[in-house]
Amino acid sequence: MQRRDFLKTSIATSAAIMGTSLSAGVTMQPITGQEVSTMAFPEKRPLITYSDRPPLLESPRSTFTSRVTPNDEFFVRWHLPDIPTHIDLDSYTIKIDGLVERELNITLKQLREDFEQVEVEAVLQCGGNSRSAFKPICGGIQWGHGAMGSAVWKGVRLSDLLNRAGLKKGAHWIGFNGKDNAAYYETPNFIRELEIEELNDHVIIAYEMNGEDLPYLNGFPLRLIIPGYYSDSWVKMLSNITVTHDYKSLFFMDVAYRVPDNETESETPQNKFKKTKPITNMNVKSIIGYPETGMKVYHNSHVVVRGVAFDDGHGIQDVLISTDEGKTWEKSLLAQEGGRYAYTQFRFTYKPTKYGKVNIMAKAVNRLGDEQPLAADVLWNHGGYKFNGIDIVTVEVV
Ligand SMILES: Nc1nc2c(c(=O)[nH]1)N[C@H]1C(S)=C(S)[C@@H](COP(=O)(O)O)O[C@H]1N2
Ligand SMILES: [Mo]
Repeated sequence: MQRRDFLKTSIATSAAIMGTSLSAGVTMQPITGQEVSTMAFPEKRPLITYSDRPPLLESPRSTFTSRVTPNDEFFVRWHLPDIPTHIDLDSYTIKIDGLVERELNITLKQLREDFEQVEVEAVLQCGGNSRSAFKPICGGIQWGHGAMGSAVWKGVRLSDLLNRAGLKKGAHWIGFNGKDNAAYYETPNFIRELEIEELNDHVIIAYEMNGEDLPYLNGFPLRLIIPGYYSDSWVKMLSNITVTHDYKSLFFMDVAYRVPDNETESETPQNKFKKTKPITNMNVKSIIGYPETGMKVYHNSHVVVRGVAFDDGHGIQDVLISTDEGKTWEKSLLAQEGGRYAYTQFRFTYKPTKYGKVNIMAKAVNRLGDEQPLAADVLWNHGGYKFNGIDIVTVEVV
């Protein structure tokens, strides 16, 4: 029987994930915020680690110099600590039930053999990415900018699976559930629901990421890919798809990953807006990958500023760079080979002509004309979601 056993990959880590005690001689310290862990998680390089149970790992800024994020540097976010470490590849199925003509239990083999195989390159970004940039501080993990990455995802179209099952009249909501469980019985499962109208042909159930099996921590063996959407609905270790007429009230959909319905005014810590909606589409954003804050660059040299930009699939029109505190902006050169949901790469050659500290700023504009606001102008919200302020790195010219 074929079986993937992630406990063998890294004993210390899997023990941490499982919450089991470690073998003699190994002591593990709890890890908090902004440190690069010296403990590598299975299939991962050491990453910025906020928690080891569940694993919360952030990618370094240097990943924003390439169009596709390497699997071993891709960030990780789980809500529940009990993530199965043994996956039986022969018996693993994805079950489709509810308002369907035929209930299906599709094996991994059937998924690869009985359906058209498709690929999409798309950015995966947590709605709480860059949360630490909000002032005043918001509740939640204080992510820097590295709760995002981009990859080539391969799998089958969700619509092909649903057509095979046959939707019944009245089918309206589709619920997605993964194999992770809460450690505490009262914690709800991490289930996301989407309306049928939200699901286009670009939505896939992926088993491959950048030409390899999905890494365990990124949802092995299957995950949902919803290009253009924040990743809270990209359910990992996907095992159940349930079609219903009515929306079921679910904690993670009702409380987390929502923003005020009003997108013209900021909330304040004292004033919480009553009407909220799920975060869904990503806003326009760019992040500089090189240089990084604290680096020294030579006077009169050619510094090639590089980074990535994206939105929800409308496409990036320009990435503008300023080295004079936003007084003037110049267009960078764009490379857009990855398609509309992928990272657009930008590069800009900057010649520092005065000494001392310089802020390098990047501002993306999409094809609708939406542009990144200054950090102080991003709508503040209680959850700390959707931060897309103009990115700034500070270098020293020597
Ligand atoms: N099963 C499951 N899927 C999940 C989650 C989870 O906790 N459990 N978290 C979601 C959230 S909020 C994010 S940001 C992404 C993170 O994906 P990654 O770990 O591959 O980077 O997974 C999503 N899918
Ligand atoms: Mo997230």
